[in-house]
Amino acid sequence: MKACFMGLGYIGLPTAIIAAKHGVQVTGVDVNPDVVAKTNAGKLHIIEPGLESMLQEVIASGALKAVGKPEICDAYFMVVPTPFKGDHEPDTSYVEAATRAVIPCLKEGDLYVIESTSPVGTTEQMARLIFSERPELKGKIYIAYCPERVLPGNVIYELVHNDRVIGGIDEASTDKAIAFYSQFVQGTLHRTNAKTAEMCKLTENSSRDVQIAFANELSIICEKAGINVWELITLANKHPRVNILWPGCGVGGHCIAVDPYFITADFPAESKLIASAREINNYKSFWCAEKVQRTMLQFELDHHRKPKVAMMGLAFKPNIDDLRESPAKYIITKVMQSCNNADIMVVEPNITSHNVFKLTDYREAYDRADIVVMLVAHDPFKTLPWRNDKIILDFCGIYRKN
Ligand code: SAJ
Repeated sequence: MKACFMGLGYIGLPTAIIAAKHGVQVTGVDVNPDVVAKTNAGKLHIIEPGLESMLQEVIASGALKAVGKPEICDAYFMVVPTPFKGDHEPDTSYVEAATRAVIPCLKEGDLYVIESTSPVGTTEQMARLIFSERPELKGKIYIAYCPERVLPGNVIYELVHNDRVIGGIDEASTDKAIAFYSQFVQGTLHRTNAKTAEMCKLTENSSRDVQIAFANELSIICEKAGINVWELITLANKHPRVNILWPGCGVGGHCIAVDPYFITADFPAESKLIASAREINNYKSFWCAEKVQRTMLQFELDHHRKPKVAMMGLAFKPNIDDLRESPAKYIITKVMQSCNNADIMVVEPNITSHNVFKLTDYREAYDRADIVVMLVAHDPFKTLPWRNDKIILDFCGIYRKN
């Protein structure tokens, strides 16, 4: 079996490697020549623990090779980004370009799968595109949608062990895609149709966004009411059927903060709760920045000098070095822009340097600061004791009691 992965990014590359390790002959295609060269040299261009040695193994054995253009294979996987254009309108042009690139390679009996997060209806739209260019293949190739749901940092395990949802444009396509994924997936492969599979991916991440928005809204209410939101949620979660997530300084990353817009763009009148959740989570970051600014102003009024401020965390979530769509980064930037003379120390223990922010060691920043702003619940921050001589704004629950 020969498979072609279009896109060697955060999902395409690990999936190509795992498939190659399980006996599939894999051609990995990327438009970026640096990615192709690095991959063939056995060097990872993404950060994922444990994956580089696996890459070297499959390159050495010849099971995986990277190239710039697709080649004749038996199965084709679209694993390219779906960014936005304009005001949060999903842009499927990369999926379309990847599809157009494989159309000349397709032959009877082949499998074509989209893994990229996509608006509902994309798979059927790509099927129409394929058959308009190659009408003789109608009913003779298999077309399906199969989203990934892996957690960055735990990709090797989750690619194999997570359940997956697989939706073909017809039953035969679903069967064919299930047969492919069962070569390396040990989780259950759940069958459905293409549209449901597309919506399932968007639903999973929107569900999490809505739940976090609920926690973030509670945190703003609790601040006004003088209630500790961490204690409140812990107590509410003692109810056997309540499981509230935790507030933070907003929602970041490339999935939860992005995918809900794929629903709101296509169903604006119907997706009121999903759209509000996005607004609330974005507003939470703005609210945190305002609170830091107000606290700094009050300090200056009380002490007749500017405060030293420690901004604790830049990453989009705890214990990672990924700054994509990071609410902490947004808050720090906004605060810095509003008070250019202030002494603001930026802390991110998971990276060694940053091209915009000068980084300070977390212990040093904490010791020196008058105001400590806890933005990301990184483990090292939890070792810092609460000190009454400092103003501590704990947006991420470092000091919450369990
Ligand atoms: N967050 C909170 N409160 C919480 C949980 C998270 O504020 O209680 C924040 C985080 O700090 C972060 C954001 O939400 O800023 C997103 O973090 P996350 O851990 O929910 O999600 P990601 O983006 O790292 O990965 C998610 C995963 N989805 C879920 O956990 C439901 C992963 O399984 C998906 O495969 C991935 O998105 C994806 O690619 O869609």
